[in-house]
Parts: sequence; structure tokens; C-alpha cells
Amino acid sequence: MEKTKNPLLILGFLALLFSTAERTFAIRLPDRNAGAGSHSSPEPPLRVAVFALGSFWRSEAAFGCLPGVVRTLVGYAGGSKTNPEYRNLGDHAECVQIEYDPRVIQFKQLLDVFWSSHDSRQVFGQGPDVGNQYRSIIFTNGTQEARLAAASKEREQTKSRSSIVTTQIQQLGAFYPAESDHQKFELKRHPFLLQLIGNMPDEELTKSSLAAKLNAYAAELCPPNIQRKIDSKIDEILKNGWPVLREI
Ligand code: MHO
Repeated sequence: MEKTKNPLLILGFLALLFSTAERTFAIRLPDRNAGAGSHSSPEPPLRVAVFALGSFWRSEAAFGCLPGVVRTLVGYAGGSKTNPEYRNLGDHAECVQIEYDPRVIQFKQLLDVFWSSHDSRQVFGQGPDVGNQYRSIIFTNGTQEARLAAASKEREQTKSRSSIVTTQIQQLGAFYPAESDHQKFELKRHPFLLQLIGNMPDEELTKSSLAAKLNAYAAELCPPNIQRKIDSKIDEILKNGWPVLREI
């Protein structure tokens, strides 16, 4: 009897030790599988959408916090130059690529966010940013998306006839990821938030779901309820004294 008790005791002790240690040291685990992929169900078939709507710093933040958006990446598309760079992007536009779970958010809803996140009637620029690289484009993949995009543009134009909606609708061709300095740019302006998620290396930050959300949070572009949820999560972490945020 004595012998059968001991292993259980040891196991219990180890479990307790592990859970305490985990809380104490708050080891940060990479969150590559975070978001939709972290459940035990099979990986969902993620979809990709690409939009151009002005400076890609802001575009990335406009989509990063939406439920169902798994990852974001900024880059260049819409032109013909091969291997564009930020200082030499040729005829491309600054874009955001959005990886999303269609069970949670659909292309149609992404279109709504696209329209409400910029001024599609501004000619040759967006806000203070002037130039062709800031033009407004919906990239489509297949006829269904092309139809949805055309219908949404028509609706947008119907709202007012005093000016023309400049948005182009294009079949998605090559998408060139931008230099890593430009990825999660809004988040990178906030060292405190970077520290909070464990100062990930750049490559990890670029792919991180958590970083995509916090990038939007940093730009104050999360939906208000999510913005508040993150606020209180951060408060809680600060109160507990160990500044590592793993998930939202
Ligand atoms: N207005 C921005 C444009 C940046 S962008 C990624 C700036 O501060 O230069 O094109």
C-alpha cells in the first residue's frame, strides 16, 4: 500500500511544481499555431485576401484585430516590377495580405472593413500620403470574389454621386512581402508592447497572430470591445508583475 501511494504523491507534486513554475517563470512559447490552429480540431482551410488602401502600416493595423483574422503581412502588389522594394517599388501599391478563417469571417466582411478604413474617393493618394503607391485596390481570387468586390464598389458609389470611387478591382497576381522593418510597424513604435510579448525576433513577429492583434491595438484600430479587452488584460498582467502576454 505504501508503495502505490508514493508514485501518486510524486506525480501530484510534480504537477504542482510545473504549474507553479510555469506561472513564476512565464516561459514564452512561440505562437505560430496560435489562433484558429491551436485547437485539437484539424487545421481550418485558411484563405487569403489582399487589399491596397494607403500606407501599409495602417492597412495592416486596420485588419489585424478582427476575429477570424489569423495573420497579416504587408507587401507590394498590383504592378509589374519584379522584386519591388520600399524605396523602389515601381508601379506596385502598398498592400496588406490577410490570412483568415472563413468559418469566422468572410471576404464580404473584409470588404466592409476595407471601405470603412480609407477614403476610396481620394485621387492619387490617401490622407497625407501622395502617390500611386497609395492607390485603392481590391485584389480578387476567382469570379465569386470579383462579383462581391464589384457589387460592393457599386454600393459604395451609390452613397454619393459628388465624386468618383477610385478603387480598382484586380485579379491577384504576385504579392511581394515587404522588408521586415515594415511588418507590424505600429506595434514596433511601442517598445512596451513588444516587451509584453517577449521581444520576439523579427521573423517570428512578422508571422505572429498575437503580434497582428497587438499591432492593431497599438494603432487603436481594434473594434472597441476588443480594444477594451486587451486594455484590461494588460492591466492584469502589470498587476501580477510579470510582463508576458501569450494570447488575447
Ligand atoms: N506617411 C507615412 C507613409 C509611410 S508608408 C508606409 C510616412 O510617415 O512616411 O508609405
